[in-house]
Amino acid sequence: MKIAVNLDRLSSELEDLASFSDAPPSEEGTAVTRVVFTSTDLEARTFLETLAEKAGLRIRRDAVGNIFFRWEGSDPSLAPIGTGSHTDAIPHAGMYDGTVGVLGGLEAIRALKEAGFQPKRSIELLMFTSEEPTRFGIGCLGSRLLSGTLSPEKADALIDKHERTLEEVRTAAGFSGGLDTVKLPAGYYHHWLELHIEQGPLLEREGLPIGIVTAIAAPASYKFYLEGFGGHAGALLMPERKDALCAAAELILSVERNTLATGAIDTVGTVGTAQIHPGAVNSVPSRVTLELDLRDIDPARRESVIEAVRRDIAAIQAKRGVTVREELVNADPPATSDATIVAALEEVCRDAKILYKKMVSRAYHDSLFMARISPIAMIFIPCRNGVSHRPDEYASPEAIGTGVSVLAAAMARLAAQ
Ligand code: HGY
Ligand code: MN
Ligand code: MN
Ligand code: MN
Repeated sequence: MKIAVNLDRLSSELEDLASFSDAPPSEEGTAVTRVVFTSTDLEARTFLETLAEKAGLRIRRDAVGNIFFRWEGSDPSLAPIGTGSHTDAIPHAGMYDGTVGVLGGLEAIRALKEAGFQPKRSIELLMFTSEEPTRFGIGCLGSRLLSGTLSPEKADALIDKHERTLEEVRTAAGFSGGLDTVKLPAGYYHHWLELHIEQGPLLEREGLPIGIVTAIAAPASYKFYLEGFGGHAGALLMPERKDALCAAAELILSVERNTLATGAIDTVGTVGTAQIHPGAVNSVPSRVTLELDLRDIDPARRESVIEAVRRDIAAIQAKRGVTVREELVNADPPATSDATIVAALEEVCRDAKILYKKMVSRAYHDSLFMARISPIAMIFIPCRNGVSHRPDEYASPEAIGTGVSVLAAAMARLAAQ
């Protein structure tokens, strides 16, 4: 079967999708900000549904806004093959993170249809709600609920920076119904694949067009609330102060020091946000909130880092007279790809003489949670300089086309079984 990916169609759809954005223009490239349940997110969803309807797919939306696009197979009673990713984007991000897996998945389905392929198993494209942690502070909200990894009650109580709950926001966006209806049964998908840009430099550096992901690193995130004693920057003398921002600075350096101390390249720690109260140049900070993102392919090693940071926090509290409260947001295990899907991807690459390498994903993806309810694997394509979550994020049409053709061929094999 000759699968012809329509690169012009796909490239122009990626451009169109990128236009649904709240980001100001950037000289660095096509900046995209598309936060879950904002009007730009809702417009992007409508755009996607219009394309899927044109492709003859059946559409279902669940109570948290995950959208399912189904191509019925000749035996609808069989568990389907699933593919998909996300279209939400963190502030000032790029236009390829997630979208390549959603529009690329749609293009793979269209290419198979246009090649006259008829799947035995249905093939279902999934657009996940809120893969990014931007609005509600936790990543993969949609896939956590699909996999039963996050309780509906806890999810609905999540609040955004305007103190609005997920329940209020999703209902206002038109997604009502109980979140307890979202969870999918184990084995819902016979096999699950996600196409995604690598978000790292390895494939480009080695001149390889395809990465077959064998494992996804284990992400954890924490919030730290530091409370000191602040006041007038002129009148409050140094010995009287309990400067929460100085304490936070020591905590941040403790994260860096303890992450590096494992000596493992797979251990990464980032304090990505700091909210300072009252945040005035002439006022000694009395409160600071930090968010920590800590990952490793080895969860025990990741735990050893947070334990070491906790020891440093105890010393910072004693030395500075501040209090530090820790809140665990998530601490997830890694996921391992399924050998059958990996083998199918290797066969597809070998048959098409496409060079590939097996590799670990350091970014997390919705597939990390889909692995709880179905066998998974991911396909990576190179992105320029390995850059992501920035306006200069870029994947060439050729790279995207190769990823889509591998996805299409693998799904055809798996859907025929
Ligand atoms: O942060 C991540 O790994 C994902 O891109 N949200
Ligand atoms: Mn991302
Ligand atoms: Mn992503
Ligand atoms: Mn991701």
